[in-house]
Amino acid sequence: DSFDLTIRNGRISNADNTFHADIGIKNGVITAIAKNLPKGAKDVDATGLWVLPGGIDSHTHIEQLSGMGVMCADDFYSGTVSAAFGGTTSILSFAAQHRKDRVKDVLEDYTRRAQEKAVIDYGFHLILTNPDEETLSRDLPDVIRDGVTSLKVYMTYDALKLDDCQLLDVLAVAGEHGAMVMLHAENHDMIRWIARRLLENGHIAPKYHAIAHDALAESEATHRAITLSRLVDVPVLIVHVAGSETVEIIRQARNLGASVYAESCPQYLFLQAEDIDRDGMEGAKFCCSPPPGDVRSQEAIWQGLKDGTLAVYSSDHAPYRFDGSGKLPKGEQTSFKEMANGVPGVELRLPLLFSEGVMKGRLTIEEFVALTSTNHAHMYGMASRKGSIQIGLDADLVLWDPEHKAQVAASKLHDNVGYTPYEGRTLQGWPVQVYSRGRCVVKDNTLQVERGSGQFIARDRPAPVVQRTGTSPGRNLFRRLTQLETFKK
Ligand code: DUC
Ligand code: ZN
Ligand code: ZN
Ligand code: ZN
Repeated sequence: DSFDLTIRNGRISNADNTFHADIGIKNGVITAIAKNLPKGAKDVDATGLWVLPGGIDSHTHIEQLSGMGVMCADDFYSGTVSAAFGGTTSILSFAAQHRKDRVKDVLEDYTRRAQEKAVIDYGFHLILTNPDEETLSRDLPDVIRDGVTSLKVYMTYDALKLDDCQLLDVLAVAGEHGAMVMLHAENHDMIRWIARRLLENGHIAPKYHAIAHDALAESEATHRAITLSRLVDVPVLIVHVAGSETVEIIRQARNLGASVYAESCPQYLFLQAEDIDRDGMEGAKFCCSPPPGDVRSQEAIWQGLKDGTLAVYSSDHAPYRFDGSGKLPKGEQTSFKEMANGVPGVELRLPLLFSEGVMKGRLTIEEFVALTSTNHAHMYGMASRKGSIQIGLDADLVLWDPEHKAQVAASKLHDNVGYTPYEGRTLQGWPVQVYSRGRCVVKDNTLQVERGSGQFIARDRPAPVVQRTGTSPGRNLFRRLTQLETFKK
């Protein structure tokens, strides 16, 4: 009973505790956690390093055609390599339906492309833009059964948006078959109305994007989405939360007992609205939807992550090159309405939060693990395999060096974007060794695996039991019961 790999003397953290022990791995799975384990075929000394569950990034756009028809800069190779270098061992990305497509064809297409390129494990959320009768009654239930147990729907963008009646249809099917519904919540008509007035007056520069996407568009749509979800009693997850008022609306709904979950992203902690206000087209590098808010919003996001109002922290990696083919399809003439929406972040997601959250005392290491890995596993139905350092789970592990300081530079990243909105920042704490199912993926700043070695994660029903340090056991139990009832009937 020897091990293929032993990682010894590390400081291990899960979402609920921290301890020193060795980890024994056999056939890609953790088979022992104890002190003084016997030598493995490979034996890694993690003295001085922190051993954490591999990051799960449940919001990435990889090799995806946007609603506006622009192809992402990262394919499943560069996207997953970049993720791995940043300490992420599983990604969920989007299989995007365009209105004429059948959803099964869409998933087949994305699965085939990911299979031959991904270096870490992956799964898909379906982006659903055409919930017609056949899709709702037949295709969607089949897709959910095949392990794609989450979908994303939009309240804005002409090519993507569903009306409230369609949202209710989707929620009802998701509730019946046990899928998590992710919602892009922004009020379409508010944005359209403001944008039209801006464009009529010749205001096309990137900075007007942030004006058109007013924070009230986010908070109004979030309240409406939550209300729709309560009407049919089906959980909902609000993605990429940006504004302080939105955080407060989600908090209030949760206090009422609503099964509402939410996500935020690095851009809402580390960027601000005014970052987009730059000369020429430079501001486009900071364009994402919803746009980052002010300092108060940043504080509200930190607080929401700390108190559990926001359960998952994902990158929303939306990689577009800053040239004619990507961000700016019409070059200098591109109006803010035509710029590709989204910023890259899959590689820096964890280093940013580790440095600015854990190292600066805003989050405990256990909270970091919950927000970057464990909660994603529960929220998206993969906790039986991922998200925790535990006997029987996949050996997805990251060894962090908490002393290692480095300056962010796009030239050192592994994506195919060519810029980062976080250029020049100094961060403390880096992932120095990355293991996926016991395979060493990154070591000595070098990729150690072949393209195509990642695996599809067929996911179970989401069971969003969110473990939070600092939450009283009573409240936690109450949440657990209501959630189980909602999902298991
Ligand atoms: N929504 C996302 O999830 N990502 C990028 C842009 C957007 O609108
Ligand atoms: Zn979105
Ligand atoms: Zn996104
Ligand atoms: Zn170092």
